[in-house]
Amino acid sequence: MRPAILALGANLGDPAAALQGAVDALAGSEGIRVITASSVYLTDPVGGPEQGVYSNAVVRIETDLTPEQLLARVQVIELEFGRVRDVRWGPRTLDIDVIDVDGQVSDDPVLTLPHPRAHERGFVIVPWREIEPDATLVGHGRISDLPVGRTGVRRTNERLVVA
Ligand code: A4P
Ligand code: MG
Repeated sequence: MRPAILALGANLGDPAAALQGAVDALAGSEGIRVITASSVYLTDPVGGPEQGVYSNAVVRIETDLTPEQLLARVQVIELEFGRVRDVRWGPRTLDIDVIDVDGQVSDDPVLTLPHPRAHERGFVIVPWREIEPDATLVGHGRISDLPVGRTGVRRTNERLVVA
């Protein structure tokens, strides 16, 4: 099993339900074990058009899938939650980004590892620090040392349930 970090985001429909549904769908996927999930965070949108506040969370999994199979699986889960891809960085019912797979590095645009923008994004790094303060992001060092602040990233009392 390889360890991997996934980032979940949603800002349309019922974001909290989509994030919990994503955790449940991951847990129900063959070859994926969900280890830990962060609290849900309310985060100011970064980039894209004017859009509403996001709910974001980070999940630690272990998987037998290859990184490509994992991406394909999370894209199916996105579709199950009604994701329509139109505007890049635009609003979405569910986005699942593959942040890291066992420290692998790839510059393939279909699956870039680690996720090329993760290290600079509070909505990824702050929830990840909550569940794994000692983690490192390949190429960027310890996540606790990254110059990413909590501005625009608010922790809620809601924690995703790992069944
Ligand atoms: N792709 C390449 N590498 C990866 C990877 N490591 N994980 C490719 C996932 N996908 C990867 O993604 C576009 C293409 O990236 C995919 O076809 C895949 O093959 P997408 O999910 O279709 O489109 P997107 O999400 O609009 O684009 P992108 O570039 O993934 O956007 P980001 O970087 O995910 O940003 N603000 C807040 N507060 N919270 C958010 O969650 N999210 C975004 C989206 C913008 N602003 C946000 C948030
Ligand atoms: Mg994405």
